[in-house]
Formats: sequence, structure tokens, C-alpha cells
Amino acid sequence: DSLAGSFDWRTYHTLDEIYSWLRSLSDVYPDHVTIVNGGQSFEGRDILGVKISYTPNNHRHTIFIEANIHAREWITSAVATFIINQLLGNTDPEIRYLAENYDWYIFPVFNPDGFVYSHTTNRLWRKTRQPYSILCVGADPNRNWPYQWMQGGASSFPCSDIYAGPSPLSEPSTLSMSNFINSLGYQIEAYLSIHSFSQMLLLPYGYTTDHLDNYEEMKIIGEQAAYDLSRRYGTQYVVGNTAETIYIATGGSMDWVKHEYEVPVAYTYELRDTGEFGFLLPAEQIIPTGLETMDSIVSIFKSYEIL
Ligand code: ING
Ligand code: ZN
Repeated sequence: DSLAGSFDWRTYHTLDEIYSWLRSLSDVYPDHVTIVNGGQSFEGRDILGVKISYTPNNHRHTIFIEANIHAREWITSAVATFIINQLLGNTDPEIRYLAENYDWYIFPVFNPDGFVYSHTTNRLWRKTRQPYSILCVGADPNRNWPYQWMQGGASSFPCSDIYAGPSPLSEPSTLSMSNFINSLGYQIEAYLSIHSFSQMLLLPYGYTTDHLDNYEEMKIIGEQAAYDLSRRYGTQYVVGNTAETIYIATGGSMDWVKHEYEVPVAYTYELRDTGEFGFLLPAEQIIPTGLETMDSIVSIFKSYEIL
């Protein structure tokens, strides 16, 4: 096992385990890893991430990855930590190139309160944990961002699993992460939002089926990435505009970041599987899912630098 404690990708981990592993990384790789605190959740938990950089004090092209904004999508934080581990420890030249030529901000658990609740109380919890009525708790943190908020595929009913919240950024976690993202601003070259499940690579936007901005380029790069992902185990991904490929959904983080900072590379992953296990993806699939996802990320940036 690595120097960085007893963390592994054979089982799913609690928030505390993930956070201790992240903290240990800045001890093991002090020159390349900084622990970053993106802000606080409603229940007062830190939203911890890592900055990976091989050239400090230099504003580099930045790749931002968020996972587990939906509490029950456990495979997503497992894959996010897997990616961190690959970027720090894999000697493959293509991975070294990616790791060392971009700055990375990776937040494995964007919704820590919901994530803890999915471990302790309700495995299928999706939302935040801010109470909104006597009966119902939480807003959907991927319907709570201030672009095209409540313009479709979101609910104004607090008991709904897609409740948009009473106003944009009503959730302390989305408010603080949006401020953190604002502090990086136009440095962000790529924004990857990781969800499960369905095996899809979704392009902006969720609010409209129109093919906007650099859709054509993103579609070509995405199709190549899905092909490269499939080469490892044959896992098939569908690639397309979010609203057309999965459903109309407004107030998502990717839509806001893409629009606000004209981010050239923006994708939402829907990881394994297509419904056999759904959110309860067996832990034996963490490493294969991590490996194929890493293949697709290498592919995206190889294509992007050529095109
Ligand atoms: N899927 C995303 C959701 O929030 C999505 C799909 C992507 C919506 C991008 C909006 C923008 O519904 C899952 N599985 O949560
Ligand atoms: Zn999700």
C-alpha cells in the first residue's frame, strides 16, 4: 500500500476516511498537493478538496473536478479519489503529462452533509440537509445554481428530490463553492462534474436542447473519449447534450460554470452502470470504473490540445 495511509479502492469510504486521506496527501506530496477548503455545508462541515500543481505560484490552465454533489452517488467520490491517486502516483507518460501540465482542483464530496446522511441514515439520499418544512429536508444542489434557475426540470416543492431551493445558492454548500469557483474564474479551462448512473458523457446545457457555444467540438472530443473509455472493458457510453440525452434540468453547476466563465471543456459524467445496481454499484467495480474514467480524461485533453 502507498505511504498515504491505509486508504484503498476496494471499498467505499466515509467522509472522515476520505478527508483524512486527502490531508495525508499534503504530507506525502508537500511540493505538489495543497489541501483546499472550499467552504462550509449547512451542518458546518468543511468542503475539502486538493490542488495538485507541479509549478506553484504560476497561474496555470486549471481542470476542476467535482463529485458527489448528490449524496447517494458513492462511486463518484471513489472515482474522484482514484483520479487524485493516479495523478500523483501513476508513471504512465500520458498521465504524468496531464498531471504536470495543468493545475487540478478536485473536490471528491461537494455535498458532505448529504453524503454523511447517506452513510448513517438513508443510503438513497440525494439532496442537501437544510430543512425547508416540517416534513421535508434538503434542496437539490444540482438545481440550485444561478443560471436559468427554475426554468425546467426542477421543482419548487420542498419534498421533491429535484427541489431547486427557495432561491439560487440558498444552500451554504453551493454558495461557498460558487465563491470558490469565482476566485479561480477564467483560469478554469475544464470543468468536470461527476454523477452516477447511466454511462453517459453529457455536454452543456441542461436547460436547452440547443447546441450552443462549442458543442460541435465538445461532441467530437466526447465521442473519442467514450471510444477510448470503452477500449479497456467494453463499457458503452452515450455522448450528447444534457437536455437531449438525459432530460431537461436547470440550475446545474456545469451550466453555471460553463456560462459564467465560458469554460471551453465542460462535461458531466454519468458513471456506471445502466441500472442493474444503479446507485448501489458494488465496490469491486470502483477500480475498473476509475481506470476507464481515467482513460477518458486522458483522451479528452489529448483531443482538446490537438483541436
Ligand atoms: N444527473 C444529473 C442531475 O442533476 C444533469 C444530470 C447534468 C443535470 C447536468 C443538469 C446538468 O439530474 C444525476 N444523476 O444526478
Ligand atoms: Zn447526480
